[in-house]
Parts: sequence; structure tokens; C-alpha cells
Amino acid sequence: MIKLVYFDFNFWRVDILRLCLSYSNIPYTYDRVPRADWAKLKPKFPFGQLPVMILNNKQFGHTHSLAVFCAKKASLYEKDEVKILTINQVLDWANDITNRIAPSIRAAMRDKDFEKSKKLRKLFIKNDLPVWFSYLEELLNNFSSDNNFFTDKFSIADITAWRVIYWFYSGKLDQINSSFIDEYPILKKYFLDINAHTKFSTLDEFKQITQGN
Ligand SMILES: N[C@@H](CCC(=O)N[C@@H](CS)C(=O)NCC(=O)O)C(=O)O
Repeated sequence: MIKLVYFDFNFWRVDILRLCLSYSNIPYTYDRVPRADWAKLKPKFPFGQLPVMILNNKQFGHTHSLAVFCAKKASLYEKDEVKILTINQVLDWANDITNRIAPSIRAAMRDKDFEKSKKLRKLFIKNDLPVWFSYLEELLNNFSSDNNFFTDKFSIADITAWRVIYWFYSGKLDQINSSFIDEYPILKKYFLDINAHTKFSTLDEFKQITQGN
């Protein structure tokens, strides 16, 4: 049985794994580590980070690697080399945009320096948000024939793109609200269509994420 470990809040890094497994009815268990226990537990995990996947009593880390593993198991990966490249670029895009917004999150969450966080977020919105969402839109436009799915078939790329767009759309990030997506009409339609993809949007995990549990 696959075991996933993450913190006690929802985040795309682990959500893409559980959405992917659940989509294909692959059983898994999910351990949520309380944030307060992290300093003590950090040295026990590979790379000192989460998410971690435990398989046959061995621990594995790094979101991209775990996503590829889960997607293969769930038949939500591709065999074609070019399509694999497309999927992997979406996973790398998710990492990159996360790394760019992370300083403004860390300033507030870890350092409790809310003024610094506000300034860093403003800079992110000015310099990074438009560029990185345009990159995603271009990727969709260039590789999808109808802008429905990145590889023309629902895959871990769509789960990842949906989850990260949802993060920015949800209003949970200060100074960013759902109207940001209006600047990217192709991506907006894509995102709203995935929201309406019944097999995906009826998953318990989807509901937990969108209902904030
Ligand atoms: N390279 C890792 C990065 C994972 C990561 O940044 N995890 C964060 C939470 S989203 C974490 O564990 N932070 C706690 C720490 O670094 O001590 C991956 O791809 O999964």
C-alpha cells in the first residue's frame, strides 16, 4: 500500500499525488504531520522535506519523482516521449512558480514579518505572476490540439495545472484573487472545464481541497 506523508494542510505537492491515485481507485494512506512537530521530525525524512511517499518500508521524496510514479500507476502518464516532456514541463512549472512565491509566504508564516511579506508579494505579482501564468498558457496552447488537456488526454499535467491554478484562484494568497485568471482566457476556460470534469470533481480529495478541509 502506498503511504503519503505531508503537513496538516492541503497543498498542491501532495494533493496532486492523492488526486491522481484516487482518480484511478488506487488505495493509499495519508499521514498528516502537525507543523508543530516538524523540527523534531525533519531529520527523519529524505531531503528533510515533505511530501514523502513510503513504499515497501522505504521513503521517497521530491514531488516531481513522486508524481511520475503515481501517474504511471494511475495510467495518468504518457508513453510518447514528447507527451512525457509536456507533462514534465508542467510539473517543473509548478515547482518554479512555487519557488517564486515562496519568499513572500515564508516571510509571513515563518518570520512573522508581515510588512516584508506584503512587499515581496507585490513584487511577485508585478514581476512573476504574469510571466509564469503566460508560460503555462503558452505551453497549453502549443502542445494541446484543442486546449482541453495538455496532452489531449487527462493526465497528471492537468491535475497539477488545475491544482496550482486553484491555489492562486482560491483567494488564499493575500493580494491575489480569482480575477487574476481573466488575463489568461485560454487558461481560464481550461481551468473552468477541468472544474466541471465530473470524474475528477466528484473525488473526495477534490472536495476536501475546494471546501478547504
Ligand atoms: N524539492 C522538494 C521540495 C518540497 C518542499 O519544499 N517542501 C516543503 C513544504 S511545501 C517543506 O518540506 N518545507 C519544510 C522544510 O523544508 O523544512 C519537492 O520537490 O518535493
